[in-house]
Amino acid sequence: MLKESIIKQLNDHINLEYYSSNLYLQMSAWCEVKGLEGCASFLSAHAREELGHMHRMFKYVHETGALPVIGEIKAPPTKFNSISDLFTKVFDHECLITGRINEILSHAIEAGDHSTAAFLQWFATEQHEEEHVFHQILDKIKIIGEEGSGVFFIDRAIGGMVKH
Ligand code: OFO
Repeated sequence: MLKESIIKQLNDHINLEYYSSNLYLQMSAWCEVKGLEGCASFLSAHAREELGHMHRMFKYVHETGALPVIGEIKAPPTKFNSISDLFTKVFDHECLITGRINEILSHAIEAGDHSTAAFLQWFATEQHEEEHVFHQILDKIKIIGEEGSGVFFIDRAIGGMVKH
C-alpha cells in the first residue's frame, strides 16, 4: 500500500499528464488552422503519447490498491504568437513535468518506497528524451528562421519527426 502523500502526488501527476495531452492537442488545432500540417500531426501524436503516460500512472495507482482520482483539468491556452512561442511553451511545460517527476521520485526514495521509485524511473528516462526532442525542435526553428518561407521548412522538418 502506498503512503497517502505519495498517492496524492501520483494523482496530481495523473491530472498533469492529462493536461499535457489536452495542451498538445489544443496546440495541434492552432497549427492546423494556420496551415501547419506537419506541426499539427507531430503535436497530436504527442498528445496521444501523453494520454498513454496518464493511463500508465493511473494503472500503477490502482494496482497498488489505492484509488486513482481524475480531478478537474484546467483548460489549455488557445492562442500562440508564433511557432517558436508555441514550442518554447512546450519545452517549458516539459521541464515542469520533469521537475514534478523528480520530486515524486525523491519522495518515494526517502520513504523507502522502492516499487514507486522503480516505476518512476521510466518517466525520468522519458522526460530526458522529451526535453532533448523539444530542444532539437527549438534549435531547428532558430536555424531555419520564421521569416518568409522559413515557416514552411520548419513545418516540414517537424512533420518529419512524427514517430510511426
Ligand atoms: Fe511529456 O510528459 Fe508525459 O511524462
